[in-house]
Amino acid sequence: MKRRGFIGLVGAGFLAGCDKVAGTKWFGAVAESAQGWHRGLHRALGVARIDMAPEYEKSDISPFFRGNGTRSIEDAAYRNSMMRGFFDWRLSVGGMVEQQLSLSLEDLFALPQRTQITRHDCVEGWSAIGEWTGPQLSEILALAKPMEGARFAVFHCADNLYGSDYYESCDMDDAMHPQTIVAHQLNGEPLPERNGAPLRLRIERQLGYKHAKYLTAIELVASLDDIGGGKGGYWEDRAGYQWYAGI
Ligand SMILES: Nc1nc2c(c(=O)[nH]1)N[C@H]1C(S)=C(S)[C@@H](COP(=O)(O)O)O[C@H]1N2
Ligand SMILES: [Mo]
Repeated sequence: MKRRGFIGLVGAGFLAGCDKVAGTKWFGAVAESAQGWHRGLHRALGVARIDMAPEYEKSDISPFFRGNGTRSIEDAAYRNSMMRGFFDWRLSVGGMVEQQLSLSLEDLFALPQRTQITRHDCVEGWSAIGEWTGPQLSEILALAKPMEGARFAVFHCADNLYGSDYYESCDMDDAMHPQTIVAHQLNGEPLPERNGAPLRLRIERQLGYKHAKYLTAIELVASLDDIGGGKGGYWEDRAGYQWYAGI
């Protein structure tokens, strides 16, 4: 069932984060716009995006799920919030929604929860299997009521990596996918700091860099042009990574 997409990556060689892309299974040099060919290719090959990512057994869970990119946030507001169990953390949901939301962790715990054991694939060439728990993004968006014309969900993060705020985005198809969750637990425990405490996105049909950690806000937009560098994500802006990072 597992399919591997074509991922075009360019110009990533100078980076220390997610950078070991040369000379491996990754190939091609295609810097694409967010609405690019990759999705079209999937469609052309008859790869329906309603596919579920593979799920695994408890016995498959990796003994250690490493942290990658930002692993710790020095910012005082973040550290204070962590010391208090993130009781004051809020996930805001805004942009093209009829109902703006400001959700506490308690609010998120009160929603129906999904637990899924999935494999995380990083372009650096490592994978790990973990069990993630949290509400489906579709549940959160049902409360916020997306406006007609909303085409993308943008995920804002608390960390700043090499001088830019980390962010990511996906289309509404992935936003509404059953395996797209706002996770607050890894392997039955609150998320470790290195893995994005207190909240991180799991978007299981795509590569690791799409799984935004330290989530602070979700914004629905009609276009990605005015967000960050305009390419839909931190690594997309910085290193030309594919916006649609299908696995
Ligand atoms: N906010 C934020 N999200 C992020 C990153 C980051 O540096 N900051 N790194 C990304 C990359 S490249 C990967 S592979 C995964 C790593 O998740 P992990 O730290 O739980 O292993 O998070 C992704 N999400
Ligand atoms: Mo990654």
